[in-house]
Amino acid sequence: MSTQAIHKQVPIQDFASALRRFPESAFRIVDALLDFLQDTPVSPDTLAPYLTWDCQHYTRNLIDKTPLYELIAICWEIGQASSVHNHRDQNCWMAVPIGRLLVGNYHLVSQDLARGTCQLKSADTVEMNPNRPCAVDPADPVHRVYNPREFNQRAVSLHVYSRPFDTCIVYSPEHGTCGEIKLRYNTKFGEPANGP
Ligand code: CSS
Ligand code: FE2
Repeated sequence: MSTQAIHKQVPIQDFASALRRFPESAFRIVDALLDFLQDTPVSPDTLAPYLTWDCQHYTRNLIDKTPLYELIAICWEIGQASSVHNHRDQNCWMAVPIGRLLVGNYHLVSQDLARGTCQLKSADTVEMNPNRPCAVDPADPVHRVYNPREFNQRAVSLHVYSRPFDTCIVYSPEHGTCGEIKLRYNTKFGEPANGP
């Protein structure tokens, strides 16, 4: 589908229902779901039940989950950033219905998880915004997402992870170190999350 086309915004519930209709095979094809995200922008108002804000850390808000994928809204205050991290070999698509975000990609030259050491080379940086979703490159999946202070606005991203994962490896390019962290939800289905 042309990236020039103007697409009508849909409520998040319609987006989630449409996602449920995709066959398992679609989640193995990066371009199939990227086209869907490009063609199906989500109306910001309908995200209200899933938006929570924390001045210390971006928040992770679960919208839908199946054995095949999870759909999460992430809320980024001005200046907030993720660590440099991977997605446990799972595919990832991201759309940004509110604000703008940058994705900084890295090439993992080497990793020794048992020793907690790694070597990374920084690669390209791409902007995501309401007209420009993106997918993580399965061949080079290490990245960080951030909301630079100069953008001067909050941002909300929608993440489709297939399959769901609840840990990831975080990297420090400066120190050449890495380690596993646990990922938690701040809210699940619009309610405060207790536990994992
Ligand atoms: N993968 C991070 C967000 S940046 S893509 C997370 O799920 O917390
Ligand atoms: Fe990520």
